[in-house]
Amino acid sequence: MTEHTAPMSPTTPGEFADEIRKELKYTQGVTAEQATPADVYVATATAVRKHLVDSWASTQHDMVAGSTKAVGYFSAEFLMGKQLLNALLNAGLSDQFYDAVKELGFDVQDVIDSEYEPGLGNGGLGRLAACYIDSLASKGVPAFGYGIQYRYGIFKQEFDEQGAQVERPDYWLANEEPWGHIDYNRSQRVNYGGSVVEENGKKVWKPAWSVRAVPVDYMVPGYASGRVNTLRLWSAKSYDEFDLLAFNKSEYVDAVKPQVAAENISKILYPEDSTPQGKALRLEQQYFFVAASIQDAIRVFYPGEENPDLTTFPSKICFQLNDTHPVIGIPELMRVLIDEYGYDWDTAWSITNKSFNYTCHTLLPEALEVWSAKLIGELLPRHLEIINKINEQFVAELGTKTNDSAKIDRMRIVTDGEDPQVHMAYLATYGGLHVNGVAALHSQLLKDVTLRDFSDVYGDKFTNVTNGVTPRRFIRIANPRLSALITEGLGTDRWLSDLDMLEGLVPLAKDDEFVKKFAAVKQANKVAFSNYAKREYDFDIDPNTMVNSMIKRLHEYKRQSLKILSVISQYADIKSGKVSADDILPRTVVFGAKAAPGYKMAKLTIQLINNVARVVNNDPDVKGKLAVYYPWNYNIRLAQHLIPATDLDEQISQAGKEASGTGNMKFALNGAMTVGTLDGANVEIRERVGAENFFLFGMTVDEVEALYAKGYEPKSYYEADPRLKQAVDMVADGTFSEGDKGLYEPLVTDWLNKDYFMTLADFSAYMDIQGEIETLYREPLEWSRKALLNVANSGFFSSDRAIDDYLRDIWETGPLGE
Ligand code: 9GP
Repeated sequence: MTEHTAPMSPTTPGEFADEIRKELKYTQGVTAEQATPADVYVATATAVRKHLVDSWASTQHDMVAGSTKAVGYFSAEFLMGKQLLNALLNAGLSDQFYDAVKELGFDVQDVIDSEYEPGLGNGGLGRLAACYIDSLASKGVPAFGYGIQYRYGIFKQEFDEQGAQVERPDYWLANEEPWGHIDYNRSQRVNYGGSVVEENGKKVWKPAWSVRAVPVDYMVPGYASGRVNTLRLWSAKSYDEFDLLAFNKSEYVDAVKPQVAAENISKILYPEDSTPQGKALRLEQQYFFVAASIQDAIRVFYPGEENPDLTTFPSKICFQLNDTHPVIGIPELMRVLIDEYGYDWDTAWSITNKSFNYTCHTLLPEALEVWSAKLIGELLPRHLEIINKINEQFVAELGTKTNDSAKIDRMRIVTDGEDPQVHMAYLATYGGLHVNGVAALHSQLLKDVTLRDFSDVYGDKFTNVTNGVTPRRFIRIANPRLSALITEGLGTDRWLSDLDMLEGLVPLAKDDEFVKKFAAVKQANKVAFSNYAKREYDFDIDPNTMVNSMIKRLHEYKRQSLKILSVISQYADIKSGKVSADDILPRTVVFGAKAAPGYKMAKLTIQLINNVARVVNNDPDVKGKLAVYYPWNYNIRLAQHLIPATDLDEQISQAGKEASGTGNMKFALNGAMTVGTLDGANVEIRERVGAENFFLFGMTVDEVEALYAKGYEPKSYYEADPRLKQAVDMVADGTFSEGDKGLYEPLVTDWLNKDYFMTLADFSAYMDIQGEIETLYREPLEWSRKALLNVANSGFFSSDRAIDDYLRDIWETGPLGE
């Protein structure tokens, strides 16, 4: 490490080594000689936190004392990734760390590897939240991330002998976790159940039980901003720790029941919700973190005030609802204002309405949460009353705007009928100031399809903020070689906080020497990834092949099945000698994905991919020509290794289904070429990097819709393309299941008879574009030139730009002190 990418701390490597020694001694209780790499990791984390603590304190002080509105980012997921390198970078201590650890006699990689990656999120949504709080801090905007400190995050994925996914609990807190600060003194009470009574003409909620929400605070250091914000994750504890009476009667299980019930609330990310108990637990979780956070925000911004003037609340903080999970915050703020602070309905509504905004991250109707009113009534009876009243007010307001009664009926927040349902996306749209989608196409489809009635009536609320990713983690930390080359090309490292500067690389794409250096960086990253994959998974990846990656959650709409069918087809072609040895472009296909535990088709697809990998990789006829790898337990660490090494990435969802995608941005910024459909943010990536630098294929949204309307018959595509027929037949005939024709039957039946996401319809186009891809790849200089142009033109996809958009169009605030 030679280059300095953040303002260097004046601390020398020797001084930093002393600080680590001190933490080893006073915190860990070991000498440097006795220490393990894990001790050094904890000691380093503790030392770096101390470097950040003054900025943390001054940021909080300035936020409360000043007049800059803060942002409260409410999210059920924060997929932070490992913290150490990010904290060191932002504290300006990266170089000192490398030297200090060496001085202490440790291997830097061992120390870095000692950190356990927290998996407090599922995928893109949670990682986006993490990128956004990084950018908020880097821009100096006062902000809180508010969420849940799950004891178990997303499961740890393993594969069994048959290649099937096995889920194991991921107890990420099993070892010392040095980043979170548990603050028992700032806990909040969160109530549930009971009933609502009238006392002196006032509604009074008499809850049946309560949980203690204890904040665990994580510093969120900004890059080169001198600001440190807070990620506050709530952990559930019981007020009635333990029933001694029951215990002494030997009723050991009963004795801890209240404790278990309370702690279940923050036990696990997205508990299985196919049972009524599972549904209730999810709603309990959602209410738990938003209720605690709202109380917390009032405590923070009106310290010690008995009767705060909460009409000023919207000027102190605004809450961003990340998808529908935190939407129960809207009736909660109403309840707090009316029941606890005595405001009348209209004033409370005016405050609430100005305090919330909503980001929708999906186009799949099933991902927009709908709660049964009965369940809400059981858990949160006062909130159900408030929601019903909001609904009445809404329906009345609609009556003044349209006389289309069918439309009004469709828009009801609470449906009519025997078993009323509450539409959380509708509540969020009506209850807040702005609604945004996460890519231009997505925002348009929200207006035209998903929330069409709402956009007709409340058009002004709708806006777009195209997602972005943090260049600190996803270029600087993940890809130090490329970072150094960019800095060399631009003559400065200021691009790390102003990613538009990457455009300065455009002229260098004409400079063959620079392009060759760029190609050398990619090759070195491929070698590094191959070593990593050997070490971690015992894979033998040939770095001289094209590395072709598809990493994302496993979902039918993302169409991993399209990719695996194409691999099968290539395999068949090589086997049959249809393509001559000279015409084969050696390729390594890498998948990374977890499937939701209850999602059968996705899990079967995983099994198929693993078995295709087993057959292909063990077949001497294809050795050196085609290989398939599926590293288990895809996480941010793996992404940070694989993305910089990838030549070609896959963004092949059915058009109109992927809201945005953020992997596509990370790949483009790391110099991979993309093969993709016109979906989500692909559309904007292609516009920016140039159509000639993007491998486009497949149906458009309109074509998809037209085909649905006409009547889609997947079998006709199977019959028409022999490549497809052969691939599907090989799945059906047991080639990848040791002769068992039944194993993949559900997949095959679905492909041939339903294929809702039209994998078969796009197959031919997908296969045809492979020719173009391979022709270009055979010209390494031209390929690298285009890949470099992807980097140079993707600065727009920085999360700093996305945050600027939110600040300007939605939050109407900015950096502290401005
Ligand atoms: O599926 C979207 C993905 O396209 C997007 O990039 C990400 C961040 O905006 O959100 C995902 N949505 C969800 O995870 C659930 O709505």
